[in-house]
Amino acid sequence: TSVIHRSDYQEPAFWIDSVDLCFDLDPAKTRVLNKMKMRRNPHVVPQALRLDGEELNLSRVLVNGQGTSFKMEDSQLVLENLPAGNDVFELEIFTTCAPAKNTKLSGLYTSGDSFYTQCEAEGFRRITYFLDRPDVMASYTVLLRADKSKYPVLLSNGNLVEQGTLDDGRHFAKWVDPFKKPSYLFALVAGQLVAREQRITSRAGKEHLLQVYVRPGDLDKTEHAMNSLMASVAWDEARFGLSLDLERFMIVATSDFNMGAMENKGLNIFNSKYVLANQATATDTDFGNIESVVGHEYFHNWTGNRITCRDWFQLSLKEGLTVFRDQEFSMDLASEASARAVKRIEDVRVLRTAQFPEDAGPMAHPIRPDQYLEINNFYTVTVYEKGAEVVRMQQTMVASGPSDPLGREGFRKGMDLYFQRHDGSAVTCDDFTQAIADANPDSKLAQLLPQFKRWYSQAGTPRVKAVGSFDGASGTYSLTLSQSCAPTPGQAVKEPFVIPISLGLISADGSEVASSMHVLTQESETLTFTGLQAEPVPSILRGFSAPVILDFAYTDEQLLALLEHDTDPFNRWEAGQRLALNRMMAFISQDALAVADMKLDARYIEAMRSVLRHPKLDAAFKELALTLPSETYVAEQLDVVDPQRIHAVREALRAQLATALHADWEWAFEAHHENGAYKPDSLSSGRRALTGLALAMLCIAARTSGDTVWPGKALQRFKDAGNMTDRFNALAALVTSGSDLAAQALQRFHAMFKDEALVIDKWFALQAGATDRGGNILPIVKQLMTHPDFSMRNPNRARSVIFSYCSANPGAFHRADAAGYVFWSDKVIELDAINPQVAARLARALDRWKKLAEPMRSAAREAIARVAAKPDLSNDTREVVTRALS
Ligand code: BAL
Ligand code: ZN
Repeated sequence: TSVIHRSDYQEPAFWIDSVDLCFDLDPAKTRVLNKMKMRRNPHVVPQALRLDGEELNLSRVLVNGQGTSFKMEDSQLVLENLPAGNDVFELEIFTTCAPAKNTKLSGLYTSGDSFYTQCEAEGFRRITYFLDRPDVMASYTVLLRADKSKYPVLLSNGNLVEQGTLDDGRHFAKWVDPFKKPSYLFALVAGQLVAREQRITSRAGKEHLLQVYVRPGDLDKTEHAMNSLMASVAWDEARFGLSLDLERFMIVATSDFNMGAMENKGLNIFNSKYVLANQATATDTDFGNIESVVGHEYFHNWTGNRITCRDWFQLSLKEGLTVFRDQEFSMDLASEASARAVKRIEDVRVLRTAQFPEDAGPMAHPIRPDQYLEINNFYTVTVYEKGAEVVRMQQTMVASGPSDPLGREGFRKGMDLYFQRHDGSAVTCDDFTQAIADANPDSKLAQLLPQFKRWYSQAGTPRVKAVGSFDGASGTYSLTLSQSCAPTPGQAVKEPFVIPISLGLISADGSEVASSMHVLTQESETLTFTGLQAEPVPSILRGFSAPVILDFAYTDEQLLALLEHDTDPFNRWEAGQRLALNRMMAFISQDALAVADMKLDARYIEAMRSVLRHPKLDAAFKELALTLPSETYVAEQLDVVDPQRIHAVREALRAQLATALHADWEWAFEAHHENGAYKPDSLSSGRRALTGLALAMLCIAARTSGDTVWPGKALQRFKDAGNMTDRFNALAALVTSGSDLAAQALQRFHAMFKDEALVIDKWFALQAGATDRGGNILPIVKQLMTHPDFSMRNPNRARSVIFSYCSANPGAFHRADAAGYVFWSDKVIELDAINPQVAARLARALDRWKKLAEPMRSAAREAIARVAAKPDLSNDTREVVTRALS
């Protein structure tokens, strides 16, 4: 196979009107009879029909009931002698496949004793020969047949129209999906499952059945997913006027899953990590993730399923938009303004620690890529999270003044027009932006649309440099904003972007003297503000109004003023992060400076104390503000990266914050205790997050002082905790601080939760991601992989050990002796033979190798080359390592 280009798009030569599928489910050999009603696409010159297929055994092909000639070319089934003219014909294809041998978890596979499918992006071709592309939308009827005792539950998309028993202990179920859909949204599930059920009545007065299917022992962990689903249904009606369009909506959890979840029409299949939760097994973060992933998949029903992508280059059409929608959903559920701000900070943190590096590395691509070798490699933070930012900017840029300051009403009008124009079809990113702009003809977006669309075509993170100057005589403050964007692979020169910049000016006494939204379109523009008594402090890019890097040479005084007074909570947090980052960068850059000599200044410590003790700020915000910028984020600010030094500096500063604020951490720990019943709401989870940080800091301080009280308290809390958040935070505090008590706590934790796979994943991840002490983590990781609970085939488990080490523990992974890289290359190669999608993700752990300091840089290159030299590599992994080396 070779590289596929967006510019090569052509309509399909045939359409498939309907698909009638019959499955005889058997793990070793499943028989699939596929009857399609097809016709030629009159807009395309007559040609052979080429159907995609992969790892299928073909037994029979009939056209209108008659045998026909066919040939195989590059795994495609080619039919040259089809009826001429535009009449409908019936094509019948009989194949078998082997679900139990399907370790790629794409197509039809078994997990435990059940069957599941995953068809996005190109898994349907592993089930039957098909025009496996999203612009071919067909009506599906599905008949499932299987042994009744082994597979009592038989599910597919749409509505159950018939079921009954067959001979030999078998039974059947027939499902009809009333909506046309592309093949990637097909799903089936068969197995011994139980469901939590809920009947709801929509705003429009229609009745629906909601179901969450899990293995029998997991029913007590489905309440939160069901609540999240009900909230999602209500939110989409209220905010976008979009109702559930099926009688029945099902979620099914499986423990073997490549992605987070999948939005198959009416039958969402989820990684169990994003369904199962109760207070004993799941943390507040898990509860929050479940809420947003349940929302995300549900929201896809309109943004993805009803209107889908014309081709896979348009993936952000549905993913960027649906991430934007799930972000807004979570913010709207967190009703307090401060909780909304916390969610925004968390989302930006993900963008900057994961997407900015992607945009600066060998895999950089626009949110609408121009080419791919393997589409699975483009389910990225760029397409998803940057895509969501690009949708958010469109909302911002249809704001129409005081009556609609955020642009929500304008955006809603745009969405209405988008559905009016395109419901039921497969469209492009251009169609989306056009609808939003056309519904708001007087908006900035409509005026600037062609230039705005560069966000879809240009990769890379724009940098905005801001320079301020104050003229005391005239009371004028000028702010010059200049934009640039570094070259990315295949794009040497970038044209200026449209960058909405939310701005405020803070005066010396802390009051806000100006606020505005400026849309930067030129390479450089100067804004002037008049009537000022003294030089103000600019608060630029409020709420992170565009996905850019902002350079402004803030002084400490200015940052302290923003940290204290800014009315924008995002920039208030950002001021604290900049104070910390400036210090970390200064220490890192002084090559000769020993870690022991890196002393935090009193001013910074006092500022952090004020935040921690602040009477008005809430706990969740404090936790974010007192967490130092991540090692990955710091690495991105440097040209040459020594991950171990970054790690050492960050640890040293954390230890100083722990010690200097000891009394304050004690206060924070005691003052934010949650009593009463566990609730995963934003306020109480914020309190738990802050007590968790306080406990970690107190254990870190104890390591320096020799104190045994706080580690003892942490162990006690670990034992007594009434919920997983507190229990896990206490365990993590012991492990992170290297306490002697960690080993016994880890052992006890495993014994307590040995039957809870998702908790055991946490147990593995905590150890593989722990602070490196003298190179001890790699041996621990290797040891963990010999544990009886470890499995390479289960993606969650492989991720919990290998990814937690290679991708999430830079201080331990980047070893001068290269042993981390050798381990990485072994695991990429091993995983590639089992599950290429998982392997290709792991392959990306060395994306930024070119920035590494020697000897790491050369060693990393060698490890990548070693993977690339493997002859039978999957396209997935080959694309990643080839790009990394280019
Ligand atoms: N469409 C793949 C999984 C998701 O983004 O929901
Ligand atoms: Zn999605």
